[in-house]
Amino acid sequence: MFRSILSILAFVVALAVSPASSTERPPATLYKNPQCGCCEQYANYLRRNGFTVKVVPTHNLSLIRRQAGVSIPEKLEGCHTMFIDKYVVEGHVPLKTLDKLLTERPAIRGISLPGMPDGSPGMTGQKTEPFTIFEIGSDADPRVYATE
Ligand SMILES: [Cu+2]
Repeated sequence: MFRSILSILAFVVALAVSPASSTERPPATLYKNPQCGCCEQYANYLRRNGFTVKVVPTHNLSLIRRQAGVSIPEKLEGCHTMFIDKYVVEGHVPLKTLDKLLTERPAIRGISLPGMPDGSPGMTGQKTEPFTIFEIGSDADPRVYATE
């Protein structure tokens, strides 16, 4: 009896420590305009890569940002706003940079890939140049966080 309980326990523990992806990732909440299709595609891209993403439709992204205490220059606003861990992520930021953020955990508010560039995750078209991902929450002009 004791032995079988142990083996059940071992099984449960094994399940718990082997997530679908190799990296442990915090759940994300993505706010988007109800009509935004590329936002939905971006959420699916993240899900395919092992993220848990809750999509919340809203007509007022700026209100969502304000309520979260996020102030963001207009040129860094994305078509959707995602909250993950303690960060805000604007736009179609690719996986590598998202993982970099979650691993390095810098003292910034978040990151943004503005402008919905062609070929970025969730967007159609061909990538024509490296994507530039900016920091949110650096004081002066937006600083580049990463390019990929
Ligand atoms: Cu978009």
